[in-house]
Amino acid sequence: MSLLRYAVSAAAFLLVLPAAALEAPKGPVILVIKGAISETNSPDGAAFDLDMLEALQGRTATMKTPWTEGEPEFRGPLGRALLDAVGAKGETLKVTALNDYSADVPVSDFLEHDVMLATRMNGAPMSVREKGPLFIIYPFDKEPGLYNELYFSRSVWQISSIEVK
Ligand SMILES: Nc1nc2c(c(=O)[nH]1)N[C@H]1C(S)=C(S)[C@@H](COP(=O)(O)O)O[C@H]1N2
Ligand SMILES: [Mo]
Repeated sequence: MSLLRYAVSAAAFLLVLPAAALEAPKGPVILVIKGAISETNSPDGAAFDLDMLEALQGRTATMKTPWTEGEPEFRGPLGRALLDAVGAKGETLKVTALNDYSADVPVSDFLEHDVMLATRMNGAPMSVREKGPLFIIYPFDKEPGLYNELYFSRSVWQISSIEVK
């Protein structure tokens, strides 16, 4: 590598570094987190593709939900791991879906319960028709006390963005 090219890439590296503690997504972006976060990788905030989400600490669990047949297996990153990855500093998550439904989810839910953002049902990514690509799944399997309308209303499917407030 020539000295000039070296200098240019070193300068580019320094320019990019402060905003790029999170790697850039390589595949289609399925989630953008914005608002009170310290880690970003795009002008919109923190953008995630499927691989980035699935690289976070996750959970796999089989359970009944009001929206699915039988007891499917859900898998996805823990909400808590996602908050860590973006350096979230806030109390409320405004979770918005592709259909413009949105719900305010207390950050404390993600800290106190093993809430996941499911990326897969029965091993396969979920299509939009199947309430994908991302679906908030509370741990109904191990905390049956959460199986009620309050937590159902926070079980946003077809999630597209989350604002930390
Ligand atoms: N994307 C999306 N998620 C959503 C909703 C919605 O309209 N869109 N409704 C919420 C509410 S208020 C509840 S009670 C449950 C409703 O599920 P149901 O429509 O199957 O009864 O899903 C929640 N998640
Ligand atoms: Mo609801």
